[in-house]
Amino acid sequence: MSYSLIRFVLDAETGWVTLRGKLDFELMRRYTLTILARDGGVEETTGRLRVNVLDVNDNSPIFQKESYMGWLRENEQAAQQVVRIRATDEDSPPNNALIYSITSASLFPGYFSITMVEGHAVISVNSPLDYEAVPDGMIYLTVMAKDGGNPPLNSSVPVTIELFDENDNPPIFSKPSYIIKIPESIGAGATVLFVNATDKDASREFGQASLIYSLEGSSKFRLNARSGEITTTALLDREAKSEYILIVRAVDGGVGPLQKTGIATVNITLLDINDNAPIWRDEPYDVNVVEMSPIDNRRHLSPGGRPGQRGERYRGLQHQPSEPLLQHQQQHGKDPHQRHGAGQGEPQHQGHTAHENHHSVCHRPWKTTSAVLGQHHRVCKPAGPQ
Ligand SMILES: [Ca+2]
Ligand SMILES: [Ca+2]
Ligand SMILES: [Ca+2]
Ligand SMILES: [Ca+2]
Repeated sequence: MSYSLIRFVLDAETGWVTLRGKLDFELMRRYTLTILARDGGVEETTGRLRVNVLDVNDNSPIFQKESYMGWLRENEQAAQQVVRIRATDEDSPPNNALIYSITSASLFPGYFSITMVEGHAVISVNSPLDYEAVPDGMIYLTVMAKDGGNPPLNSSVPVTIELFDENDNPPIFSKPSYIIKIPESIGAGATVLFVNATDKDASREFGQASLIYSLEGSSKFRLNARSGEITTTALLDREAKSEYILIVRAVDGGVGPLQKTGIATVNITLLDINDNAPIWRDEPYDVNVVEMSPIDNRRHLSPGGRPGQRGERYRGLQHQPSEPLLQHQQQHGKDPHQRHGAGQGEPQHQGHTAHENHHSVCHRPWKTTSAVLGQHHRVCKPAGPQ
């Protein structure tokens, strides 16, 4: 037996069998040597030498794969088996009896356990995991297999567990209610406001990147479905409508009943811009004033409301005896300085007969001047839109 001869040598004189090479229990567990003995003459006899090799723990456990991968959804309530692992050890019992353990976990180390199921090591997750607490949704474990030798040998393998996001967070607007004021002169297509919602789900599928905005409440405004920018669609007129209450929604990428929605209101008030020149309404206004009325006699002479009720100011012109009528002065209100300062400089209106030093700006209560019976006073009443 050539193989045996490599390893065993027989001393022809003493009969000692000596081991010459290394034995490996895993390659050859038993050797049978046939030994021939011959005397000085021609007699000879044979005998057998059987050599049993005993195992020593010279093999480390070997995993069947270089790495393992498992996956899991977040928030799973029941324990989940996520990975099956197997290692082998070429030694014989008890040197090949393997014990598995998780030696490290990048996150949630207490959440994982490892048990033997049908000769495999199975990693289970025992508690719900939060995808939003796991960077990139990946958890990295190290699993070690240790044999039963003395001393024991061990090996380790990386295990990656991928967590999948569930849509468990709704979009939430930065404010429950946006309250803004804009001038009514704002142009069509101008930006009014950016609304913004956040969604804590960490995946693109269900999180921030999935949000779609929408708006209802008025066709005068539109909302960019992705950017949250609210713009006007038309010119606005405060005198036609001075306040808009819009509802904005943000929906995430959840499917069907799992989709989640955030809602906020947008309250838009239009600020008045002086875009209406006063105009006379129903002129002339005829008022009878009793002769010899006290100078301070207060009369409300404007029809349809108290003078100055809506912030207009009136100016009375004192009647000169040589003139049949008081003349009215129409105020063009583009410039408040011009409106209020009309009586303080040079006359603003040609042909005006009243003396400037008799002018007075009438604040409430409206002060009339004394007048002559039967003469007509003309008073002004700016008539803006109602
Ligand atoms: Ca061995
Ligand atoms: Ca979560
Ligand atoms: Ca979400
Ligand atoms: Ca989630």
